[in-house]
Amino acid sequence: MAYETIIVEIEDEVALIRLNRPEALNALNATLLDELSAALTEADRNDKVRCIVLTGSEKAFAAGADIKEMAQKSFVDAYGGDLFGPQIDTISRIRKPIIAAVSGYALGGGCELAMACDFIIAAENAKFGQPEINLGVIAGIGGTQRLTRFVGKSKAMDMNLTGRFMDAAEAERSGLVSRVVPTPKLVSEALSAARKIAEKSQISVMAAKESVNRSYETTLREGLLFERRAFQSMFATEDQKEGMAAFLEKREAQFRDR
Ligand code: CO8
Repeated sequence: MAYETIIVEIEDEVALIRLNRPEALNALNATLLDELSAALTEADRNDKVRCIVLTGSEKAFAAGADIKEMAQKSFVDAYGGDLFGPQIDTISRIRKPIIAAVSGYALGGGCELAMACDFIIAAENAKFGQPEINLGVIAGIGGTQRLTRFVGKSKAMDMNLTGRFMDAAEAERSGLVSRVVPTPKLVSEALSAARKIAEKSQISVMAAKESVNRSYETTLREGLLFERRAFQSMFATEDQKEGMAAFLEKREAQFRDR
């Protein structure tokens, strides 16, 4: 399917989705968010895709929601139309893993979009921020919630109240990103992580993603029970038999997602 604001390529069972509005540093407008939701939903359904990488350009992952598009909106437009709600809900329902590969600016909705993915790999030039406060608004899709869980209250308050940017080294130190790689290697490193994930049993990958995400939604006791039941249910799969047999026979496992 052809899109106007994103580019989708599928290779080696990995879907690479590039945000592509260079004239606006990949600012997230309604078209881009609709197209991104559609592409992610499509990748989630496509049997040839086992992992997804979401990236932008070297200068910007995304510089936030599109300010030109938002500037004249009223309360009724925003609240009545549930501004950004449906698209971000769609993204958080995707069951296949999504890696955000962030180079350059990930600001406002851009930082929040990266945090809505399963983990973030950052280029050395990455800059994260929640500068909405400078526009007379606040973060709207996770900048006060997900960011606080990633980096703790103090840094989340600092970023949301002052609007300052966090560089890649600080983001790694603070637990916002899983690793930092040289800028020119960002996409190849993210694709190689995605291919590693694509080699696993998709059933256990989905269960692992669901289980980690559950830790954000529930108490420790309930989360541990959820994890234990998910772990125990893996013993109903052929992939568990294959994975353990392969280890014992000192060979590569051939998973079949069964
Ligand atoms: N929206 C619209 N256009 C943008 C945006 C944006 N967020 N960011 C940059 N652009 C445009 C600029 O207007 C400019 O266009 P033009 O040449 O036509 O004037 C072009 O991109 C290049 O930008 P700059 O000339 O400003 O580039 P610089 O390298 O000088 O500066 C910065 C880069 C620092 C990233 C700067 O562009 C900037 O501060 N951008 C705005 C960052 C920001 O405030 N982001 C938060 C937006 S609000 C938000 O995200 C709300 C989130 C709520 C939910 C979101 C759901 C998706």
